[in-house]
Amino acid sequence: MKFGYEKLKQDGAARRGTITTAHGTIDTPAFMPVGTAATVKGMLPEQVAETGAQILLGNTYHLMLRPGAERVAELGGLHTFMNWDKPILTDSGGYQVMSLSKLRKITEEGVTFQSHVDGSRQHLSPERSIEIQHLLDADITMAFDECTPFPADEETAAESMRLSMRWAVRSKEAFQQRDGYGLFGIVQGSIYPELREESAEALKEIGFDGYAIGGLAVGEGQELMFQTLEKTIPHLPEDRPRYLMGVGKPPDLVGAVMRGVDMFDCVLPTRSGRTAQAFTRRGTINLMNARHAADPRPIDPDCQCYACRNYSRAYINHLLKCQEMLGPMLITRHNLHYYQELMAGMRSAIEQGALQQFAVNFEAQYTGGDI
Ligand code: PRF
Ligand code: ZN
Repeated sequence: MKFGYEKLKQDGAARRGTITTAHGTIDTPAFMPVGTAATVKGMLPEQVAETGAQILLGNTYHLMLRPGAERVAELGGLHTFMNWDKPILTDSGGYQVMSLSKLRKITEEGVTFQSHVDGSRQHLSPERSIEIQHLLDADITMAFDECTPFPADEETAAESMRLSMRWAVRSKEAFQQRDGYGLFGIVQGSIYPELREESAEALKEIGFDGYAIGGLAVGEGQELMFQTLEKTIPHLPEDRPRYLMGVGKPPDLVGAVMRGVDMFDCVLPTRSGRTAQAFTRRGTINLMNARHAADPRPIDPDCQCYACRNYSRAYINHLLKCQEMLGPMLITRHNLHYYQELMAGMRSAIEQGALQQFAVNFEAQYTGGDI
């Protein structure tokens, strides 16, 4: 089948759609759990699917270092290797090089860096990143880009963005078109509207199957992020999916969907699961807190996830205190369920033309901090 995006319904700027890929269909707006090292930490693939996830994110950077892209290809690709038969999107590696490796050097050609695993000298370029993503058998391949650090003055941001646009041309040239597989470009330009517009226009000219918005959620704060989305999204094609990379907290997801974003990924539900933080309609709770030690209620009495159907806060608090691995596993399972329910709620609200009301209700209930 052909790779493609179909818009089913629009509600304000928000869209309800589907993405068709070689390994299945994704209902959008969608949240992608992060499976960095060919695993969603602490979760079996069927448990991830049970939360409602239809696509995972994998990482070029981690998998090229360990076990190696050629090794994954020999073993049948990432889907077979990790026993996940649904779609996979892979990030292109540049962002992870900058956040995880040492002795980085960026040139026009690409980036050389020292592996955080064994200290070995490594290289990534647009061509090698795309080749690795082919070897992994990613349904959605991301162009190789530089995430401009924040803050950056306008001249620095322009140079960085234009390098990413030249790399986007090379990414497109290196990408082998196959039925069911797609390549996404990544808009950069920091918080500068003119640069975001220039970047979006450059990517449209090259032509991609989807358009990601990179360089956000890097410390600018929600208000600037939303403003930048509002200045960027009108320049993206209506008939292609939009993906906001590395976002975010539940209120970020609601605000970004309202502004026209279709896809998200974030470590928050999984990483928080490992640090005892659970998401609920009313805000986050820290299950390590002694106030849960004798509490017979589930994490969230309104939640129908496996953890909430079967376990008390008291039990999970006990597991955490004993450093038992089931504690983080249960919280992660609840958190991924919460994120997928939030997305499903927004999808059905859009279908009913009621996303605005959904957002009002969400904001009224959700408090930022610990509840
Ligand atoms: N580029 C890539 N991956 C990313 C980002 C980016 O800008 C971000 C920014 N939040 C997260 N992940 N390739
Ligand atoms: Zn739950």
